Amino acid sequence: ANGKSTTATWTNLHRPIYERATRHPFILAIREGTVDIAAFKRWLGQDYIFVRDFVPFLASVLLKACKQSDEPSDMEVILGGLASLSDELSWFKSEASKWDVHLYTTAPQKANLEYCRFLQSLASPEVSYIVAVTAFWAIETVYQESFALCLESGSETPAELIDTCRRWGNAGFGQYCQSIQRIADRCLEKAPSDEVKKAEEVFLSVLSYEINFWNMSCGES
Ligand code: HMH
Repeated sequence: ANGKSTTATWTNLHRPIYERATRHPFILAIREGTVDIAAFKRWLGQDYIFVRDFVPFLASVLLKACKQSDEPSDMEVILGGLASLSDELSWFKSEASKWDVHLYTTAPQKANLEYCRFLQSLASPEVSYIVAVTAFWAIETVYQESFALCLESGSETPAELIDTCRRWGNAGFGQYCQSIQRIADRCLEKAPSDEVKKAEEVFLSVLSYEINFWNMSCGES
């Protein structure tokens, strides 16, 4: 009604929590070159576990797109994202060996377990495509915005962390996030108000899980 997309309206409406997720002290420390390397290694080991659990979640979004979407290109965007996770898991393994992080003996911490449990709940067939694709958009966008910040001119990101920041902060990943955002907005535009409400709640939940995930990496939980 105000000419703004639903997702853009939400990010404005919930600006404080959105910024706590996308400009977290952990990210700001990377950007300022003051990050604690032990915290970075903790994040790396935990995020590998998260991405492994993100695979079945994204597969569930793909399945919902095939069954519930009226737009054939949705499936292609989601399939592209799913396919790139294969390369991402390989990247985690090589990055982990570089930093001497032992992925197979890393136990998931509480905030990670809670986030992964949330992903599992969203993978249920009872959760609509609209709600699931909104979560997908929010999850990817938090990483995109966060790591893009570490690549901006004037940032003092340590050279050995640039590759990590580029993985999610690069322009191509930004375009991918925009494609997901367009899908979410198109679906939300046509959705009944109770589904829109549920999607907004899931958006806020994702932000809070992301904040807890960063906090865990900093060693605060
Ligand atoms: C915790 N959120 C977390 N990890 C990720 N790798 C992403 C989002 C982006 O895929």
